[in-house]
Amino acid sequence: MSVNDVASSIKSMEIRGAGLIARSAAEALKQTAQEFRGSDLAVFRKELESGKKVLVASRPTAISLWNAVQATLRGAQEATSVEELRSIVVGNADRFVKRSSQAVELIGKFGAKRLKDGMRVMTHCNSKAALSVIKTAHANGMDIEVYATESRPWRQGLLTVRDLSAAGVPCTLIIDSAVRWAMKDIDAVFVGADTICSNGALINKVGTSQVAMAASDSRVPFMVCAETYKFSPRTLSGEMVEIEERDASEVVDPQLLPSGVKVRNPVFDATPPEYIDSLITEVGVIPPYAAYEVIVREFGQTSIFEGIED
Ligand code: RI2
Repeated sequence: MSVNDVASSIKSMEIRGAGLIARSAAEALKQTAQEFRGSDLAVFRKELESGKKVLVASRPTAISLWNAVQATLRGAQEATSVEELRSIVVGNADRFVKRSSQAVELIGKFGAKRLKDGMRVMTHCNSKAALSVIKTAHANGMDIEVYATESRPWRQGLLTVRDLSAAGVPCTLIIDSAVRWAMKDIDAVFVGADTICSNGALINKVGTSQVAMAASDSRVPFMVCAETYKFSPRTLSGEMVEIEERDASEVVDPQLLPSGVKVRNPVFDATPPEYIDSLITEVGVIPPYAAYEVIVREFGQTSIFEGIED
């Protein structure tokens, strides 16, 4: 798919989930590189840079998108020919996509060790990384049951129960406001991540912080499944994460509302690190307070200056 098609599919949420968004962005830049027919290196660079801008503008919250385009264009400035630049971008994109898929698999393996036979797990929204944990535990022969939240307004919980049911995992769907009611019967919560901040806070689907608070209240471990490209070097330079707000019509048909009534539709919220037991990453299971170290290790100190002018 072209950059414009990927960007519009990300905007409309046909492509969704922070990991898939990242992989699709890398693939789109790869396609731009493969399809470039000119011989002018500066023109080629400009096309890739404008593709990067279009992709990054498609959704504002998940840092995975930013990290994916940065990783795909890494080293592009040093290329001395069109052919060299093409091969750098194609190689980077392939490595990113491969590493991303392997990360989801590793998170599944690490996270499954936190589950025991007979456990009932809650998850929120639809996270490939969180489902990888549950499906790995199930495939290892553990008897795991899942309570999935509906996740209004897009109802990604339906995707979750479809995916888990197809894998043979028994599921129960609950509405978002039933989380606290259900928590008394839950042994562990596993959610995904759109962004992990340098202080260990989690930005994830709206409602995640309420699930975390309910879990904390009931002493239920709250685990976050996050590939390292979901950690934000931009938060290390003091940037705040922009919480996307989408159109009110996703929540309610405006014709049903009395005139003058406003609707807000925030898509994500922030869960403070004190509510998080562990971050399950492909480089290990770590406390949220280790987020700073992961960012420095994965992206380097200099990365905090990248993109500041954007
Ligand atoms: P994976 C999703 O956002 C959810 O918030 C989910 O927890 C997160 O991305 C991570 O998903 P959205 O795109 O990368 O549905 O683990 O708004 O699949």
